[in-house]
Amino acid sequence: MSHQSGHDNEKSGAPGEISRRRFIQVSSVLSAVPFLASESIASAPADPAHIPVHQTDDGVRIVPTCSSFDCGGKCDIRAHIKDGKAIRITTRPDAELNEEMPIMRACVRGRGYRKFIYHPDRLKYPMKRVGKRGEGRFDRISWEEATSLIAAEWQRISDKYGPASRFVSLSTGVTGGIFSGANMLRRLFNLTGGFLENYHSVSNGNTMAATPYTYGTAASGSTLDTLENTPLVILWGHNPNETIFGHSNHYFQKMKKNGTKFIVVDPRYSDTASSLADQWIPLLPTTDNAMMDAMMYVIVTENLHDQAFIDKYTLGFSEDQMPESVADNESLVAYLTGRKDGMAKTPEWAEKITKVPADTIRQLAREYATTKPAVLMQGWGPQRHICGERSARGATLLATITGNVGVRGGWAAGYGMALNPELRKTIAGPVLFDNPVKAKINITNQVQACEDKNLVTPDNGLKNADKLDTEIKMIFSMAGNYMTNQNTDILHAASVLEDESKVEFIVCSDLYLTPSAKYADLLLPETSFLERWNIGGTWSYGDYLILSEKAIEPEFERRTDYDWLCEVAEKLGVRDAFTEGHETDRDWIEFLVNDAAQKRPEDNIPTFDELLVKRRHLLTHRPHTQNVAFEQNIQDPENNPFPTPSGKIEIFSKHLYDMHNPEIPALSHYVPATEGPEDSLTAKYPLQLITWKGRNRANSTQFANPWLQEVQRQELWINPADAADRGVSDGEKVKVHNDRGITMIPVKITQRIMPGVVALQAGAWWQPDSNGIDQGGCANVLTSSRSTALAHGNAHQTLLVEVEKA
Ligand SMILES: Nc1nc2c(c(=O)[nH]1)N[C@H]1C(S)=C(S)[C@@H](COP(=O)(O)OP(=O)(O)OC[C@H]3O[C@@H](n4cnc5c(=O)[nH]c(N)nc54)[C@H](O)[C@@H]3O)O[C@H]1N2
Ligand SMILES: Nc1nc2c(c(=O)[nH]1)N[C@H]1C(S)=C(S)[C@@H](COP(=O)(O)OP(=O)(O)OC[C@H]3O[C@@H](n4cnc5c(=O)[nH]c(N)nc54)[C@H](O)[C@@H]3O)O[C@H]1N2
Ligand SMILES: [Mo]
Repeated sequence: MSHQSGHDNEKSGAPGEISRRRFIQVSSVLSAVPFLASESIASAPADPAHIPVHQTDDGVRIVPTCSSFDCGGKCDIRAHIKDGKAIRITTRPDAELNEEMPIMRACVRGRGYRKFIYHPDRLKYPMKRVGKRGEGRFDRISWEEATSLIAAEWQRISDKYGPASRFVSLSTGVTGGIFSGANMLRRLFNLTGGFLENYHSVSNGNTMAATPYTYGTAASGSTLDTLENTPLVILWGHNPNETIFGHSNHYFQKMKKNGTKFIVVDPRYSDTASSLADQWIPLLPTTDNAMMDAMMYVIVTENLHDQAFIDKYTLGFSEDQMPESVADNESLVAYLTGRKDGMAKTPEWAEKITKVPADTIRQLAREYATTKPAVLMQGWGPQRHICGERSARGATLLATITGNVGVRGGWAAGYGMALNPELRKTIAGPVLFDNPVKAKINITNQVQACEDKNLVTPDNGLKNADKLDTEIKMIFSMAGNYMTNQNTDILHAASVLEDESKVEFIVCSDLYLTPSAKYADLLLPETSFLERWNIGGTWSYGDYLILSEKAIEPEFERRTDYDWLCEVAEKLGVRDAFTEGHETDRDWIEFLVNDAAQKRPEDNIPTFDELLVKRRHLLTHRPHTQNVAFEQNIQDPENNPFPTPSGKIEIFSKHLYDMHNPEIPALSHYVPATEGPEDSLTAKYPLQLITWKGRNRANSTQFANPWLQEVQRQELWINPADAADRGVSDGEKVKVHNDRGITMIPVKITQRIMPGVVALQAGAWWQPDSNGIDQGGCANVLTSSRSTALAHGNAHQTLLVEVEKA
């Protein structure tokens, strides 16, 4: 039996397999606090976690809760409920900051939830497709008709093609909790024969696959409170001001006030650069490794590396530190100095590739190597590139040769989440049962598996099988917009979905008629997080869980996914096994919390009734803080070898060497990327396009929220020089295109993007006009489905385009 919760599509097949959001952890801080039996008025509670429900004199009930979106934070949401309606959303006052549990104040997204929940466009009734697939024409039907149709198609398709024809499309709209419709669907699938699973995290799967080649595990992050006294932080393609990443902003702001210097390396002058950075270093996308190589060249040739650290803990630095049966001149030093290929990796060499001035590189290298300790922390934007595995691992080499691994205040780079299983106890989600279908596809092959089963092979990531026995014939998208919008190369994806002879039945559960929902045969209106129960947990930098309460009743005919799944289970004859007596989402949450509380009394997990009063709980075991990744491996290497083949930090990976794949070299170094700045395709499409996760939505969630559309408009960032070359002026609509697609969008001419690069915020809805041309600035009509060398992962960020006057 498998216990799973949270981000289940977001799994990695990497060595040291982990997922950042699969577990909610619970622990032991608040033991002896007497719990109140009823709701009470807030008054500076003795228990720092206790934020009670507040009832005002004029009949407003203020419910502390959280959303289950996937934006990286579980912020303090206070829903003001009057007469069954959410009339206002507020958040924690500054004065209530609790250093033990620094729950964040809600940002614009959180404050804007009412417009998301009460928008007139929100789906109200179950609907059945009437037009062609993708046209977006639907008729209202009854729930009885909807669940009967699902049960009938479920049976028919399973009988005809087998359970491996059933698929759950990637969905992150409900991931921040222990309970989701997608997971309950998986449970029902498994009870009735199973389904075709997928693996690989589109968020961070490339770094998850690559980081273990250096350290033996991807869990390379420390808790952020260990950085309190760090003098220098380089944020490399990391934009937590917008992407949140647990408690990052809380700690970074504190560090900034204490004098920590921040440097941001990003082709874009991000909001993090503008709010935090002392220096911004723009570089061309996909050239990160060239800059890293040149930094290492400076460090080694100027003798700034930590030789003692390298001698004791690492493999592959110099020729005398190589594993057996490797040719000469394969070490890091041989590569950097050009002994291998005749090219010294000087800052001048890197300047031509990256467009970063050689002196800037030289200065950054010296500063990083001579400041002790120092942090080089990577976001996941750079690894969502075709070369993402190389850049993820490249930074681990820099951290290693400067001795920043396993030391307090340093940072090991790579994946970078704080995960110490020893410290963690969990409230797991409902049991999903074993999946009888063993074959698993990489998420990058979702479309191919619908198109033609022979397109999916072990070479491109098929696991546990030599071939697929059937195409995907039935898709459920449960809180996802990935069937089209968020996937790569969506015009191709759409053409496959349009063909009703391929996938025969598509169900979509959402709150809105999204571009993916248009491809549904059956469209189901779900409740929102304010209309159901859950337990929210942070990404792994955070340490608390929050009760997400059903604060308002669903309106119209909206239902939780669990509710209609129970009805489908009934029609399939497995209702009792499916529910195990838990009739509602609340029953499940109550059961899971109480079960965990009872099984681990030593962890002081609150009971459900206690949580109803207390609302939040600090998660991990004490000491939940001050956890330095690899500290034991460094302090006592004899007893704690690194979990790599050699037991050392592997600068050089023999495993990668033996793969003989130039895309994923044994040393992680620069290799020009396909559709990068050195590709001959630049003659036709000279601009690199990148996307970023902006502050006014979580991926495409809340795209239609009018308040949030005011926060930041969808526009193409372009440098004044590139705009001038093309004769376009600010605000003018342009045509952005390549061989895969076209999008029309106004430009924002700005120095915030470097020359040669244009940027679009990710997650805009695809809005094809009558000619099929996108009028919405959806980057994924342009992105490529090409996959990475090691993880077979997604590369949403690597593409070339041209921009023209419309
Ligand atoms: N507000 C908000 N927050 C979110 C989300 C959201 O949609 N909105 N999404 C959430 C999700 S699902 C995830 S997975 C995370 C993702 O978090 P990330 O993947 O870290 O976020 P991105 O914005 O994709 O990328 C971070 C930065 O990388 C830069 N970048 C792009 N290409 C390169 C490159 O080649 N080199 C370098 N050095 N930098 C580059 C981008 O300009 C961007 O500023 O964020 C989460 N948080
Ligand atoms: N170009 C480009 N594309 C990208 C990325 C990128 O960096 N660049 N990033 C990728 C990444 S990291 C990710 S994680 C994916 C995310 O891609 P998706 O998982 O598709 O995430 P969303 O686009 O947010 O879609 C979630 C959907 O769930 C719906 N929803 C919200 N709440 C609920 C609910 O309570 N119930 C139901 N039933 N539905 C709900 C929302 O309305 C929304 O339509 O996008 C990927 N796509
Ligand atoms: Mo993501």
